[in-house]
Amino acid sequence: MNSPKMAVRIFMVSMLFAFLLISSVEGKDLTQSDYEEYISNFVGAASYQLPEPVSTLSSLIMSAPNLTMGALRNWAYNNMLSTTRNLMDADQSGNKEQIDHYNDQLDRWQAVYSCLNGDCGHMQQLEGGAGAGLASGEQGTTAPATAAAIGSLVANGTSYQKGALLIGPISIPANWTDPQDIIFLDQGRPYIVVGEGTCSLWDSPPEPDGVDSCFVYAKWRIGDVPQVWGQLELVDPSFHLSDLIEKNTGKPAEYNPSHVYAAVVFGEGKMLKARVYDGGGYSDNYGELRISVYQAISG
Ligand SMILES: [Ca+2]
Repeated sequence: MNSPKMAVRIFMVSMLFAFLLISSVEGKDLTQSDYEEYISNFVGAASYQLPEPVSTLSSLIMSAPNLTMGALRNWAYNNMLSTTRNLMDADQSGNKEQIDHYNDQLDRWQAVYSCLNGDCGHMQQLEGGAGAGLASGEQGTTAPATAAAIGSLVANGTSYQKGALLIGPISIPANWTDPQDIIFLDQGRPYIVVGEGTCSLWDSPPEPDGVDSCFVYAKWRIGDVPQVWGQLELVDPSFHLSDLIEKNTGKPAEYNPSHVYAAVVFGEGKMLKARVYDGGGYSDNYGELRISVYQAISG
């Protein structure tokens, strides 16, 4: 039972801790252990625990200021990555107990990360111990995506709706050549991947940006009609987002002037990675695309 008074008291104490800690870390190039210390002190005031019945971490996160949210996101993201690595090791060794343990941990970290991105539904379910609701895979809430509202998507003849935000939006700088780790995708499970934003593949083009996750629309380069170039490239499963859209729907991706695209992807039991694809060299690129991954709920 979370009493609002208790949550407020914890929040106030946490803000004091946060203020002291921010004063002590400002101006430093933070290392992972700085973040961990910062966060553990911060949430220590709230008797920190991963969402287990019963805690008030979700109320704390929902009330926290941007600086703290940024630090918390970094912390949760790094823990998701390390848990994913542990899960992959456990998968390799075939130790079922460890696989279950790390799957459970990953689910909890993803709940924390989703909550930090504005969707605390899953975390509140965990904190409330609503096990039955979780088992069905149903989500009562849909994340307030930075991406525009995406209607239902069809893949393999099945219709999918966006469920909880699992991760994102993650920045994919256009001048990074190597695919960046995004999130571990369970084998055979459907997810919705959203690509958004615009970037440039050229040094000093006559117009800003010019490409998005799927299309080139730079008039100086291709004229008035945008063309599919497939800049957002996924690895494991390995598709350009534009190809995935075509595979889902059986027809080419359609240009979206707001530069938001979504597709259903099926996990391969591997870490999904992504980069901006540029066949012409990365050193002159600027800007970034952004990627988010949601649960995909069929029906
Ligand atoms: Ca380039």
